[in-house]
Amino acid sequence: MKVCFIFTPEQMVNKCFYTASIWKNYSKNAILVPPLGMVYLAALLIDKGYDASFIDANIENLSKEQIIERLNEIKPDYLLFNTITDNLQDTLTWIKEIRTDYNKPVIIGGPHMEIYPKETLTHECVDYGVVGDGWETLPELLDSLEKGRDLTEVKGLVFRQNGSVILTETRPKTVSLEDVPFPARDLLPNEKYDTILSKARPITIMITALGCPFKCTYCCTDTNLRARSAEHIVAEVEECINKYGISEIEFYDETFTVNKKKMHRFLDLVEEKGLRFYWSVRTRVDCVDRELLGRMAKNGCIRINFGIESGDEKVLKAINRNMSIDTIRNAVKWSNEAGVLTFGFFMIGLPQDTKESIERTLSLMLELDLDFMQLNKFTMLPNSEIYENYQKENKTDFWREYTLGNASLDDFKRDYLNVTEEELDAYLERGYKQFYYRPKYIWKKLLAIKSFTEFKRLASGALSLLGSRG
Ligand code: B12
Ligand code: SF4
Repeated sequence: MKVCFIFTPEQMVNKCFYTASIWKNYSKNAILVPPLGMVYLAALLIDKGYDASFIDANIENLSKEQIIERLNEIKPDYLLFNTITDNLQDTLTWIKEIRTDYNKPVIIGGPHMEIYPKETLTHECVDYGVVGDGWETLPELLDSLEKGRDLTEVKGLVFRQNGSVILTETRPKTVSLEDVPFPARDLLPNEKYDTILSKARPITIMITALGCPFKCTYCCTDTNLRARSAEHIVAEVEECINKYGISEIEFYDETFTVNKKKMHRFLDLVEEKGLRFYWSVRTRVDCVDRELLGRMAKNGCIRINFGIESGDEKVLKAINRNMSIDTIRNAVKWSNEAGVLTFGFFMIGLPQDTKESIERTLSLMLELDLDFMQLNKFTMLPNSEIYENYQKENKTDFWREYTLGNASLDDFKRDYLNVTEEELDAYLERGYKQFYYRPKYIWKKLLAIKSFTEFKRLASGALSLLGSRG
């Protein structure tokens, strides 16, 4: 049996998060990274003897015709897609288009399937949905399809039978990333991946844990942390460097430094093995200290992405991010001292936000000596505490209606807020301009440039991040 994973193009950024002008400029080419979940599953299937191929139509900017051409060459029996809530409608459009010329059964998986499995299967273009983890469900599904077995026996599956949608028993999440093969990067055009902030190519991304132990009320990430050991992570780093010639790795876990003891073990191993690669991480300001940051910088860490979110302590507390503004200031200061670039993520338009708290967020953003920032309009995602409370109070479920095809992203409303959408847009545009056009900031960046290539990169990166010039 042949299967082909397809990552569909042009769906990297959700319009709800930005103003139209920022979205227009920001969307393309800012972050071109592989869809790791599917690359992992491809490795697993190959390990189990399946003939699995991969088309990353996003990085290759493939048209529908080009995708069809590839499929006609590969001739897969099943087409496999990934879906994230924001991109569902885009993904469904692609699936329908592809199936008009290459009509094979479709299996879909990804975070969205866990939230609205039955609703997604109301779309006839999807045949099977893997709900939650794919590690056990996908091979079992393929096996059952091959042998004509009863699909109701496969846990974590949604499918249609005799006109009705069947959701089978929930599959417990017991598989760890240590139980499965490393992602099948050999199926990818590794040299093409890039982000506007990468320092050396080829780049890749890596995940060292599933889930996050914190419980921020706006977040939909699984709270059960399934972490890999430092040894296991370093083994994948070595494979990336030695087998794929990777020069830079973006660790995509939400809180890479959550376990400081493990971080020091990871750094010990990087030192012992003399591994030389650039890397960047995402984490919380309360999960770093001066010593750790110093060691990270010494061992190749070039950038740290902090979820700062708000500059108002009351708002931070309300969203269950119990960290003081001083903790934020210290984390950025220590990173700067260590020589690690800092990237801050901020949100405006949280339910607890007022004009005053938004002003505090924008002032903090300018006060901190950050190298880069991203400012989003807060968008409630399903499966988060904030969204569940909103749903209960308002008796509406926007994302369900969106999944059913009864609403589009343009219908998304922030009607819980005492700040209008136009005002939010104005704050957002102002925030980007104030941050990136500061003379002190521009001067600092220009002074740090060491080559023309770096200048070109910075210029295109700045244009991409700024977006809203007009
Ligand atoms: C890496 C990453 C990215 C990468 C790659 C995205 C991708 N499609 O793989 C990039 C930077 C492109 C990205 C972008 C975005 N992301 Co993102 N991203 C992540 C992150 C940090 C890790 C994903 C990952 O690799 N996990 C590890 C693998 C093993 O898990 P997995 O992907 O869930 O896959 C498992 C199952 O879902 C399932 N599965 C997945 N795909 C498939 C496909 C098939 C056929 C089958 C059978 C099964 C299956 O099996 C896998 C193994 O169990 C997650 C957070 C997280 N920790 O999961 C957010 C996350 C997935 N992203 C999210 C969002 C919102 C976005 C953006 C919309 C953000 C934005 N502002 O634009 C865009 C959308 C882009 C897109 N087209 O997908 C949300 C999705 C929420 C939701 N309800 O769907 C998450 C959960 C973060 C969060 N908590 O909010 N993202
Ligand atoms: S926002 Fe970040 S720290 Fe908070 S629960 Fe989600 S992943 Fe964890």
